[in-house]
Amino acid sequence: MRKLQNERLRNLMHYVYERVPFYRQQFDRHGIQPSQIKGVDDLPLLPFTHKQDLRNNYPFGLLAVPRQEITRVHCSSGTTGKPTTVAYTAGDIGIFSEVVARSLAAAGCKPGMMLQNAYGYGLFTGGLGLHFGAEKLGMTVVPVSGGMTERQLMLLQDFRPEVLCCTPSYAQTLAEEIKRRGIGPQELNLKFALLGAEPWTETIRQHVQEGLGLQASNIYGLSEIIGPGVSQEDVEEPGSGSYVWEDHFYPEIVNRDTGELLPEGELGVLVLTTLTKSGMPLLRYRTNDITNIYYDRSGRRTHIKMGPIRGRSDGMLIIRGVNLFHTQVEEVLQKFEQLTSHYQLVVSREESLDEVEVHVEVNELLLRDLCLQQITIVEMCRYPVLEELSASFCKRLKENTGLTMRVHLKVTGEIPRSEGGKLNRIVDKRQVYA
Ligand code: DLL
Repeated sequence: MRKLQNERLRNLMHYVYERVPFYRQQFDRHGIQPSQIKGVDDLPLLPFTHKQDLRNNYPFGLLAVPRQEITRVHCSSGTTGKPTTVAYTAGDIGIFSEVVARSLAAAGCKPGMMLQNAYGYGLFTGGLGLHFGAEKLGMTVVPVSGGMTERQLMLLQDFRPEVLCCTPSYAQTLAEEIKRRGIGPQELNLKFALLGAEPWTETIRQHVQEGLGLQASNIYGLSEIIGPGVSQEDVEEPGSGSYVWEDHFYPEIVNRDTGELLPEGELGVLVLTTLTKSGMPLLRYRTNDITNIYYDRSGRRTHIKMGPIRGRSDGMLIIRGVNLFHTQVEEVLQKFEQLTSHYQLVVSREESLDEVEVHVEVNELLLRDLCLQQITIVEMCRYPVLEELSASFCKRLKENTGLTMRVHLKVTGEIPRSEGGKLNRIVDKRQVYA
């Protein structure tokens, strides 16, 4: 494995230096020759690639091939304004299908099984990623896409698929819904589920496994690297980590503050290098996901494992599968002069649905005009100005983030500050991280 990784990395160094101006500049600025990188042990010589670098080069600035050689593009959500584009050559799509097919096999799937794919189809990588991987493995795909619970349940009952793919929170929704309708899990034919795209815990696993009568395993990935299929849990080893397909994606764990490489097993920020992609290869991409990597000597496979995601180093939230940064809310906020920059996002999970409340303090001048000391929902109705303000803020939030959030207007100083007077931007009550 190490020999293969080193060989692939050496080729990649010359490939990106010759083809991607961004990387050539990076190498030159750090005084590095591509030939200096002889193997993965030399990777720490290279600087990280950040999400901001993808934004700066939006949409196609990081391509290593002419745009005409790109077969497909996807986008990653969760960026302010413009999304982040990722691009695949036909070869990259082949790799994508290969790693997803491997993931499906590790999750218990076999050729001929039927898979109901409830990940969203479109710019999101989940739907099409799982779709092509399942076809590659020789499965029967039901491309139902996300949502539409009524239809999902009908197909689960009529088509009797063995495999379900969706986010863990949506799997919980389906489990709750079949229970509510008095359908027993034994009436379905489900055996396996691949859950991912957002963090989840052992409690959620138990809930889904019991509710739907299947074995659930974790699938991890991110658009920038390929999509789903960067790592996958083996169905026989639940809770012991996910195998990283390290012949394609080389993982490192670094200290979140210093960027220093950390030894096997220690928690830090996951950094990934694509060893084989040709359309938009990335070197040392900082995922901002906090986890650890380790070899499991008693595992069924030999690839390195990664633990569950323990958090994000950039505070990114995943709400109903949509990535959200608090700065996106801040950006919308800046367009409203009646609102201040004192805001807080409160995230909770009701049943299995994520809810976001935006608490924001209203400009004092506006309140003085209204002679208001305190705002309550009831009072707001008496002041059409506040009602309108709240509604138009809510609408702009939806337009910019794709998410419906509940807006709570507050008076000055009403949002609690910590001892140092600091306002905690995010209060996440969901406990989704292990
Ligand atoms: O969520 C790709 C994907 C689709 C993975 C379907 C699994 C299944 P993005 O939208 O770019 O891509 O979001 C990537 O989601 O950096 C993590 O923070 C989070 N994430 C993805 N999978 C997991 C997981 C897809 N299994 C970001 N556990 C990543 C925890 C996950 N977090």
